[in-house]
Order: sequence, then structure tokens, then C-alpha cells
Amino acid sequence: MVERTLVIVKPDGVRRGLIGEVISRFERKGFKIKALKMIKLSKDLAMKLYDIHVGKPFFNDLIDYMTSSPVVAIVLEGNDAVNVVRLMIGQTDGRRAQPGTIRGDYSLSIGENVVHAADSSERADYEISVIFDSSEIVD
Ligand code: IDP
Ligand code: MG
Repeated sequence: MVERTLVIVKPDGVRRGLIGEVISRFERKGFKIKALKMIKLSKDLAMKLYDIHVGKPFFNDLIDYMTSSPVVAIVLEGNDAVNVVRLMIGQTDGRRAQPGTIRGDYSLSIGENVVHAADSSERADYEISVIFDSSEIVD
């Protein structure tokens, strides 16, 4: 089923010059880019994006990290986009993520792990609406 998902190149990914690498992997896989922007997340937006993690021990560090420097937010569309993109980014902890995945190839950390991706279709719709106005998404 064709669906959309949200990917974010996190601050460490942007700082390390991995924007193009991340985008090109998804383009080569066959996803269509429906929206794309660089943005410095406000604390409010970061907290909305990660609302499900409120109260967890890493929450404050996560918000500080996500607001520390600009990110690149991308809406991707394609068959089973949510699950395929999650497979392509790999496990949360870069030390455990499979080589060949983005985190498996570029991260050694559970916190600074280069990319974010929505983990369900419902979360994708919600997260896209947090970051993008509908006028910013192409048909
Ligand atoms: P995900 O990004 O693979 O979906 P989540 O469990 O949803 O992983 O966590 C969101 C983000 O919070 C992670 O990508 C990572 O940046 C951070 N995070 C998750 N667990 C930890 C932890 O145990 N220590 C530090 N940061 C964490
Ligand atoms: Mg998650």
C-alpha cells in the first residue's frame, strides 16, 4: 500500500555532512520526496514530535540534542513506506544496528543516531502534521 512517512536527518547527521547520503539512499530505493526542508526545531516542536517519550530518562537530553542545531525533515512516499524506511534506518542503537542500514553504517550511539523515522502510519501522519503545513507537501 502506498503510504507516507516522516524522516528527519538529525543534528548530528547534518553536522557530519550526511544529508545527501541519507536522501540518496531513499531516492535510490524508489521513494518519492513529497516535502523537504531544513529547520531548527523549537523546543515546542521537538516535544510535540517526541510526545510519546515524555517522562523517560533520556527525554530532556533528546530534546536538547534535537534542538541543538538544524535538522532536515523529509516526507517520503512509496509502498509500505513506514516499514521499509524503518528497515533502512536500522535499530535505535547504532552499535546494534545492522551494517547496511543508515544507523548501522554511520552511528555508534543510541542517542546520536543520524536519523529519525516514524514507526507507524498513524505516527507518520501525526509527525508530518507537526513539522509541515499541508501547503508545503506536493501532490
Ligand atoms: P527510534 O528513533 O529508533 O524510533 P525511540 O525509542 O523512539 O527510537 O527513541 C527516540 C530517540 O530517543 C532515539 O532515536 C534516540 O535519539 C533517543 N533515545 C532512545 N533511547 C535512548 C536511550 O536509552 N538513551 C539515550 N537516547 C535514547
Ligand atoms: Mg521512535
